[in-house]
Amino acid sequence: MNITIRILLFLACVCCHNLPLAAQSGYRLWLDFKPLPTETAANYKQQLRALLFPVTSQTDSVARQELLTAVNGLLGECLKSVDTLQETGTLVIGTPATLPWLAGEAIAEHLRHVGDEGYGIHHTAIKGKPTTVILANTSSGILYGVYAFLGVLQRGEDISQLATTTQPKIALRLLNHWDNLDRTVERGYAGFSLWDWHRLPGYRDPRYTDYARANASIGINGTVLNNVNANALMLTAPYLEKAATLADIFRPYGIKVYLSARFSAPIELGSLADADPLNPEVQQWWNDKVAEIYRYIPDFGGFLVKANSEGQPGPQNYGRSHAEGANMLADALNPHGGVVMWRAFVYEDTEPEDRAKQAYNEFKPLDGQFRDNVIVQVKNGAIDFQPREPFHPLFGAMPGTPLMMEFQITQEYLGFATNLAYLGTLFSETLLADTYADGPHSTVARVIDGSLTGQKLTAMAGVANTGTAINWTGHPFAQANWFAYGKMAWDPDADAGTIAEDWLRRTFGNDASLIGTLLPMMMQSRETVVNYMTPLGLHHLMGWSHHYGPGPWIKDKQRADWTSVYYHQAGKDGIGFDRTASGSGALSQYAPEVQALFADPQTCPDEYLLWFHHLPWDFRMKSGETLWEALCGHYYGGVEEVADMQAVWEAQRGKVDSTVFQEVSDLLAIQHQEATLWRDACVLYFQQFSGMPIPDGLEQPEHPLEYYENLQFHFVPGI
Ligand code: BDP
Repeated sequence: MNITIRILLFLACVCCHNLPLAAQSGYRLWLDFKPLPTETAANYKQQLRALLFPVTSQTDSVARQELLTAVNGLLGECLKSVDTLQETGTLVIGTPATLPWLAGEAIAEHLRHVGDEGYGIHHTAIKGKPTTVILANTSSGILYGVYAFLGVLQRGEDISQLATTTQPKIALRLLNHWDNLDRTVERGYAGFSLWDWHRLPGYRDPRYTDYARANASIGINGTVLNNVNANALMLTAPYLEKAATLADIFRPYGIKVYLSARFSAPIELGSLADADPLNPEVQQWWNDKVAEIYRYIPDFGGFLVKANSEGQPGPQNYGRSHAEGANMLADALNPHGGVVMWRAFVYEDTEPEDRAKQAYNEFKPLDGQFRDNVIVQVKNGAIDFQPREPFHPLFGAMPGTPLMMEFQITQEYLGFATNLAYLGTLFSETLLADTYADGPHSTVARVIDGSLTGQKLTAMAGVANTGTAINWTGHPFAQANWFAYGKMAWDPDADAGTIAEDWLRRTFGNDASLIGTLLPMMMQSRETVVNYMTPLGLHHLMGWSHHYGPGPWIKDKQRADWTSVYYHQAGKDGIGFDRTASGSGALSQYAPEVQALFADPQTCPDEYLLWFHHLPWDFRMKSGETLWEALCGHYYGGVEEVADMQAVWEAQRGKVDSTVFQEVSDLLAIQHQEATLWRDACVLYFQQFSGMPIPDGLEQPEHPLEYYENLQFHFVPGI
């Protein structure tokens, strides 16, 4: 063993005896390795007597440190490091490079199925000795394997049965931070930006490392540091130097840095007359800028671009297409191996056709025109991260262009950081939706993982919900959304319930009754929010600009499609947006099988009814109720469900840490108030059109409609 390895081993063992006191704040996320019950720990100690883990890279060293610290926390004992396989109970961790002898073992066969980032975890006999093996082709794979193994221990699972071989289905698994350089976070509800630009590059906040650990532990391998509404300053030398420091900190955790690029930067920073992508001077400016970025960050991931959308500059300012704009940046990045993630969230700045149609109209004709290192980033739905949307019609419609998913983890439209809404169910609802692009089973997941169209470049982005809040995400349960996003970026077919249970166990421990009651609560929670905000396919009813609270009355703004009345179309004749052939025709952007599913209001699933149809108030639902009764049922039911959540949580008193218990309890009380506000405001507002009574047995809203319309909310976070 060489001297460096010995020193690292020594440091690792010293460190694992110096654990800081257990934080009760939620700061440690799902990586809080509290002691396991004595019997479980004793059992593991029998099977984990020694660690054989040669360290040859920074990433190995991180993995080893994580393992030792966690095992010490869970088992109360530091793993003994050895150089050779022991008789029983060795944990062997390595790659073909660090453990060449492994190549001769049957277990090495699994390496053929784990790619560059995957891993195998197996309990097997090696040279006749019962051994647990974590193997991978690279150090990144080892790091992911170690985190997965720690999850096994946290969940108290039997390690003698371990036989897992996995690799990510999506290559680029990114967070998008909508973080501004002044540290405000657009649509951020968990404090300020994690990036302390003023003190960077000099001060390396330890929190950057904890951020990287958390992401690596769920498979995230990239981060876009700055807001899509980008400030060109991000591309100047001082900020690149700061970003390079973050990249250095994140690198051992397998995380690459990317930046949002402002399309007009050549004008703002380079004093050029325009930013026309076909102007050679502009192209040269970007080539030089990209080369400069790579001098700071040699493994820079690439650019994210919001162009010609909501006032952002873009190629259309010069009569050029999105493809021409994206390709110019792609050509600059290509020699260095970088990619362009070009957002499809665009809509015309003139009076719109149905906004739901616009991204498709704009991008579909460009299919096949993008460079190989461009991937088009499409939001999960065609409007804008609503509590429920049908999947975006672009998925499956551009077989000649790599498409990636953009989810919003931050809860801009799902109750900010006061509402408990587990988004794993929202993510998987979209991912498992069938586009029928190539017959049945053409799910959105198969579009973005490349298996449907053969696209080589695959990626997923999640708009981050992290900030300086001590528990990172504001609401303790919002941590589950960060966690679920990472897991689904690794495997878009993953089961939302399995992920929620995993998170619960790793966060709150393995008490069966606690898991058994909190899991159904989490699984229902997003539907609950839909019920009291935008049931039956309604969408975009929230307060003006800040998007807090109900605002179905919002009208007469500078753009029709920034108002609520545009989306719900409520009048005496009924409610809902007709997107069938008799209306905007947006439904025709989907495959015929999808059209058939939604076209007939008699058979259209209730969840999407008013998304696709404008129906009279007395329309008969499948349940036999009138539409008005069903609408009221959802609004009132949603509030009752929040009360149920409160009762479920109250029953956990004494079973979870008291600080977190109280915080969730208080937040659920706020959620109940907010849900009631949504219910009363929306029911009263729509009642003026339906002219129908609130069904018998349901309590009347406390105030008249004008009261709700006149509520003002000042200094709402996230703008
Ligand atoms: C909207 C947000 C806005 C973002 C925009 C986007 O309200 O703050 O800039 O999405 O995705 O939902 O670009």
